[in-house]
Amino acid sequence: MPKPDKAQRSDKSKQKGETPKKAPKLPPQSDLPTSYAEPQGNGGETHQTTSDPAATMTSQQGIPISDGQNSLRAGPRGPTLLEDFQLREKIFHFDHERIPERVVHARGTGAHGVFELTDSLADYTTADVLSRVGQQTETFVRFSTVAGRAGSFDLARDVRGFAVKLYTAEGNWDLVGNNIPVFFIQDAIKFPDLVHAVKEEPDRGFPQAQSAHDNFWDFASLMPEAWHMVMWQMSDRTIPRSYRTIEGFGVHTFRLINAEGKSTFVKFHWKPRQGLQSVVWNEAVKINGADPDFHRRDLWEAIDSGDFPQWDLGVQLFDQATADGLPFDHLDATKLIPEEDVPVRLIGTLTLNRNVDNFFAETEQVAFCTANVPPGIDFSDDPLLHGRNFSYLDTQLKRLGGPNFTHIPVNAPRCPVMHFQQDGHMAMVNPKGRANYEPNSWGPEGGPRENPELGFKSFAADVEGPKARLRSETFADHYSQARMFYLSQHPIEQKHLGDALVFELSKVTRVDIRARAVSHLRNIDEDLAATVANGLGMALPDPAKAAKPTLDLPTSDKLSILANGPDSFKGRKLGILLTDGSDGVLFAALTGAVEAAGAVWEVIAPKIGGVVLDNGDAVAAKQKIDGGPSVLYDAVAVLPSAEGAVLLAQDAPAKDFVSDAFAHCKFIGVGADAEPLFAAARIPPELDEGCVALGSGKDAKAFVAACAALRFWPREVTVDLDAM
Ligand code: HDE
Repeated sequence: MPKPDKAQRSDKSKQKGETPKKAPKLPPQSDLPTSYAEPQGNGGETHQTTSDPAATMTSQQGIPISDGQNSLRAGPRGPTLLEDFQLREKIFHFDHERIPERVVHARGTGAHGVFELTDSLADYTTADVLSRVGQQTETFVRFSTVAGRAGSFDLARDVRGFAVKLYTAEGNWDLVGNNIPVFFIQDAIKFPDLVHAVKEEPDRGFPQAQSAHDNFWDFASLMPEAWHMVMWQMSDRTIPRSYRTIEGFGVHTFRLINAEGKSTFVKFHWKPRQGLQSVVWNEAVKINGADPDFHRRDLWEAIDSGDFPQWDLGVQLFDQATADGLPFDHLDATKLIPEEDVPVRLIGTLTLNRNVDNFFAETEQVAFCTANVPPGIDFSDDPLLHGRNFSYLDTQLKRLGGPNFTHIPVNAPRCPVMHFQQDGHMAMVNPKGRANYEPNSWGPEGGPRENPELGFKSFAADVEGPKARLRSETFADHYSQARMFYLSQHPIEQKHLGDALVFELSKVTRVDIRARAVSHLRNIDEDLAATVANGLGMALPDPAKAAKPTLDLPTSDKLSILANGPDSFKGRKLGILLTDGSDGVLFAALTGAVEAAGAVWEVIAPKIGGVVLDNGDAVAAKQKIDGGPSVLYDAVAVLPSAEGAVLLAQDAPAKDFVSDAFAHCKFIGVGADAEPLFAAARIPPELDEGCVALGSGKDAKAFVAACAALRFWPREVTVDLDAM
């Protein structure tokens, strides 16, 4: 019998009394962008995205799926059939989910934001993004650690990447910076050696995400130029409290070019409005266990809750005469220019105000390149910068699989893009028409042409000199700024720096490498060298041979974290330890005071189900005690009931909660009945000023006000053997 046609079939179903089959509700065909100027969202919106649970799931080819739970078999227990295109497509796609991780800065997190110019640099540059006050420029930022793999932990002692993409009206400007203003090396040709040395050792594949091993210190101790950055790396800068509390630096000297073609040198700074803040090393180690995602969670939660982090963009502007007067070379990336010598002028504000929709599409696929600068910004002759300008484009080809990565929405400029480059893998946005070359004679349909007025022009610097593999004599002072940095630190910061050197070098197995490292410290600061040698239990080695004697440069407050902290508890987190029967009135007063300060709080309790307070109020817990150790909080309040305190005194995580908060010099709010727990945690009965008694609502306010100082540092000498 011939098959009934479509109309007959539907008639038949009607005859049987069946409801006619609805056409499957498929997600709409994606409207691919017709020009780069109108990208579709930020990468999360593909044809697979729908929030409609009634929509029918399809294959990649759009074929509706009837059963996503079972593969196609011959019989219920028989072999799986090769014919099952649905299974093959799904497994094949899964097998290809990973792309190569970044060779450095693999672990990171990103967010969208906006940059608003508040002070015009039109006298110095033609760049539109730096000229029009009030102009808002869409921005994407990715923060990262450097050495660890994508799955490593956030609180590694490591430099943080601070990469900013500004989608300007004249093309993308990528300011690919770090949270440290100088770098380990002066010449790009040493970068692979540096990265090999710091990453896991090649035979054993460890240690992961840390410099505390022989290879790093072997390399560093053979590279005198590294020692300024080594000082920064060993300081608390590399264990920040949050991505929100780090500075960003463009590191290199760039140029601004104005309408007359005049060049001004510039160094870029991002200054966090949240103030600088770091954790302590013992805390960092524990945070990595308690919450390996501490920094990415922190940034996500702050943005999600509307507490948008902000940074001011600062510029140090200077001319050739100023550069010539500096006691070092402004083209040397191992040197900074003290703000006292060339002040930082704040010209705009970056606000991160939107989390990504899809981590892979945006944070993983975002591709930065130092060579991406709009007209009006140009490069200096810093040899490290020149190497970077090559490296970033090259690495994206490998990582993102082809030359069309600018078609990925997060990388696509928001301004018109017009050129005659074509084809390649995954060409998503393709020109129409016949002309794919220029010049051509196709008239108005012949496509874009160059524009000598508006187009990018390199500064016409004079270049001369013999072709040679040379390092300029002006790059030869390796220790003066290392000393300046060390002496600019607060005594507590100097102590942390010394502790970090002792910790790292204690992980180095070769005694000669330890000694060679300490020999550099002798050129930086004799006291530091002696402290570290003592901490390592070794005799003081001879000083390393220095190419130039160490100068005594003026110190700078700007280099200290503690001198640039916040002035309130805003944006910080209080952990409140409660048990059944805790003081309800006090709890309400405390949470009110925290919120009034613009901070957040979390309840930690013996059970995740929460507690019932003495006034009958039920309070949900955010964390069970062993899941919410005090290292996750900026300050803690310990408010058990009398009965609760006795029980907690027998609980190891509860004791750690208190003793860690104390050891990490945190402010601690002490409830009236907490004494048995404090005694069990071996806190000296004479409480110091960082432990604030909480009896009333008034105390709660005073406690939150005290927390603005973030840490009670005088305590450190009582809790750290090394400090005594
Ligand atoms: Fe990078 N760097 N780098 N770097 N770098 C990369 O690019 C490189 C340097 C920085 O979140 C890579 O896309 C060379 C200094 C950040 O996606 C790679 C040299 C500074 C990020 C690369 C340097 C940085 C990178 C790896 C010496 C601070 C992460 C993946 C000549 C100013 C960007 C990628 C992101 C990433 C090369 C030195 C910052 C391989 C050759 C100095 C923040 O291209």
